[in-house]
Parts: sequence; structure tokens; C-alpha cells
Amino acid sequence: MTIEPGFPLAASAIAQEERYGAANYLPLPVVLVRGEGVHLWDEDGRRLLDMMSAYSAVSFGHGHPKLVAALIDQARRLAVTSRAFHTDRLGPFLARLCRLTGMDQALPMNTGAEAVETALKAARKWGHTVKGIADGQAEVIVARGNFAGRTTTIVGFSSEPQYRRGFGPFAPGFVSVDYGDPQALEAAITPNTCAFLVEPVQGEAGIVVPPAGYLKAVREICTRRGVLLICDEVQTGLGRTGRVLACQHEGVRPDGLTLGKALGGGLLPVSAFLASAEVMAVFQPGDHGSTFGGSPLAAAVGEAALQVLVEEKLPERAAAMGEALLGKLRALARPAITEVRGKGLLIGVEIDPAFASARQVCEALLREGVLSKDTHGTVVRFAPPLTIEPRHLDEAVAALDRALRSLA
Ligand code: IF1
Repeated sequence: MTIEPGFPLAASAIAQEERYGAANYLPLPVVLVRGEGVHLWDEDGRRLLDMMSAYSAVSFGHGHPKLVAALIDQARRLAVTSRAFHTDRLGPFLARLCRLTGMDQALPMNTGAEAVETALKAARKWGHTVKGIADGQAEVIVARGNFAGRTTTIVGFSSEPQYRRGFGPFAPGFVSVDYGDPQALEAAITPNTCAFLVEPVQGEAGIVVPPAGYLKAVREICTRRGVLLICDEVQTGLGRTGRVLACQHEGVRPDGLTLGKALGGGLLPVSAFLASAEVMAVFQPGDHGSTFGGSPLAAAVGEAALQVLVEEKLPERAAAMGEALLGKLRALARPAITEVRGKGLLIGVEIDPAFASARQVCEALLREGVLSKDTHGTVVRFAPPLTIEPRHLDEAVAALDRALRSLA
């Protein structure tokens, strides 16, 4: 990178991003250069507390020693082979993944969106070959407020205008219902409905926790009506909400499940679609695939991530730390905060728009040494690494208090 004389590194990094990159994000004004555990450092050497862990992809903290070691060791040995051949790493990874989640089989992919696309293909093919829905007529019911990725099929069923604007035409066969309302699901099911795709807690919608019993109710409806229940746990899975899977809070076993983000240990993209044997059986050789999905590198890191999740009791930790953080945030009782909600360490702080935007609060938090992210204009997301310590929670809450005071 050519640095004009006297041109500060940070400005040139940002300037280069702006000159050569698409403007598809509006990052906070900070240039990160190093991460370790719950901390990140910017180009001026300033240490920041990471309270958003890359949207839950960094649940294990930055640079977890065991995960970095697994990555380096495997990279030195064998990283990518394609699925044209077997490897010694994929089987053990899939076995551990299924045992941990209680699902029969797993299909490894890379990003969350790819896992969701895989789930949609499985549900549609199951609908046709098992349920007898005419080919091309299968319907998938989704919840308003969903976020499942950025492909054109997925944004086609998004209820967020910006995610759709200009990107059509979209795939047909999606029906939207209100989130949190089992009767809405019941009413929307037709003989052509093959699946209901739902997040146990809606992340992007602003950390929306559904009414207690919602997942249990939709599980019963799907079972009774012969519709697959597919839980998108890309954000809520792997300990984030205080259980291995968020649907375990209600003892619900879905027919299909998507995982991603933290499955890659915060080091590389690893995702998977998991399902019952009956659903996974729809895939015949050549039906579906991915160049990198299930690579020995991804499998080695994914398996290490699952080991760390269990060994460090991170789901239990997220439950305890999340409870503590919810309490501390609610104790702030500042008029600028209209609501604090969440599950485990997936927490949203709703800001009164008359006071400030969530973006302004995040910029003020950055000035106070804490990294966070706004969602849907009024919600500040607190979703730190699950390895966070109580003292860090106190730091984050104190920083929020200072940030709000600085904006008053
Ligand atoms: C962005 C949100 C979080 C997800 C769920 C699938 C995916 C995601 C429940 C797709 C991805 C990311 C994408 C990122 C912002 C972030 C996000 F605010 F957009 F919704 F985390 F809450 N299912 N969510 O949350 O996974 O393909 O990205 O690996 O696109 O800006 P992916």
C-alpha cells in the first residue's frame, strides 16, 4: 500500500477502503489492528472492549489459543481438498456436531446464508419427494423481522425494505407471518407448505425474544400439520443465549437447524445445515455442494470450537454473564433507555430516539472504549464473547453510562 508522505496510516487505511471498496457498510470511525480475548486494539494502540464479537462470530474471544493452534496445525498439514475425496477430519467434526445438537446428520457449508439456502433446498425437496407437493409449488413460511443472510433468495423473504430494494426479481414460494404468534403460523399453513423457518430469538430485528412457549407451540403445530420446523440458530446457537441451542430453552428439537458464525471459532467461515435423517436423505450425490464446505481446515477448527464450547462451559457462562449484564443494564435506569431485553449474552438496549440514535450511542461508546453495533436505528447490541468476565461487564455498563451522559 503506498503511503503518501505525512498521510497518517489510519486515514490511508480508511481512505483506501473508501476509494477501492464498495460502500455497503458504514463502519464506526476506528481502525482495528489486533485482537486478544475480549479486547481489540486500534491503530493508535488504544485498547477497546469488544461488546459485539463480530455479530457473535467471535464467541470464543479473539485469538483463542486452542483454536489458533488447531487452525495452524491443520493448515500446515492439509487445508482444502474439495469433497471429491474423504479426509480424516470431516467425519469426526460431523459426529461431534450431531452429538452436541442432537440432530441425526449435518451438511457442512461456509457462511450462514449458505446454510440457510441448504435448509431451503432440503425443505423444498422433502416437500416434493416425501410430502408429495407438486414440484416447484412448495411454500416456506417465514417470520416478519427475519434476518437469514444476503443472497437474493433470502432477501426475497426479508421484511426489511432496504435489504430488498433494487435486488429483485425474487424467488416465489415464501409466506410471511408475524413473529411470536403461533396462530398466525397455523392459519398460514396450506397443503403446499413444506417448512417454517424461524429464529428462536430475532437478532437483526433488534434482539426480539418471542413470548414464552412460542417455540414449543410452533413445534406442536408443525408436527401436527406435517410441516418441517427449521430453526435458524446462526446467531443464537453455540451457547449465545445460555444453552447450546436456543431452542433447547423450550425443549424443542427442530427437524432442521442452521449454525454458523462461532462455529468457525472466530477464525474462518464455517457453517452447517443439520437435520433428521429423513430430511437429509433427500440429498443424493451431486444434488448440492460447496468448494470449501467441510474442508479439513474448517472441520479441524469447527471441531476444536465445539470442544472449547463444552470444556469452558460457555453456554452456562453465557447464561450467568447474560443474567448479570441484563441486571446491570436495567439498574442504569436512565430515561434514554426505553428497554433492555435479551437472552443469555444476546442483549439489546433500546434507546429513546428522542434522546439519540443507537448509532450516536455506539459512537459515544467507542469514545468511551467500548465497541458495539446499532441495529434497526434504536437498538444497541451487546453480544460480547462468551468468555467475558464480570469486571468487563462492569466496564461496559460504566462506559454506557458515560456515553449516555456525554450525549445528554
Ligand atoms: C450483515 C444482522 C446479525 C444471521 C442469522 C443467517 C445469517 C445471519 C440469524 C447469515 C447473519 C449477520 C450478517 C451481517 C450482520 C449480521 C446480523 F444484523 F444482519 F442480522 F448478526 F444479527 N442467520 N447475520 O444473523 O449469515 O451469511 O452473514 O454468515 O450481513 O451485515 P452470514
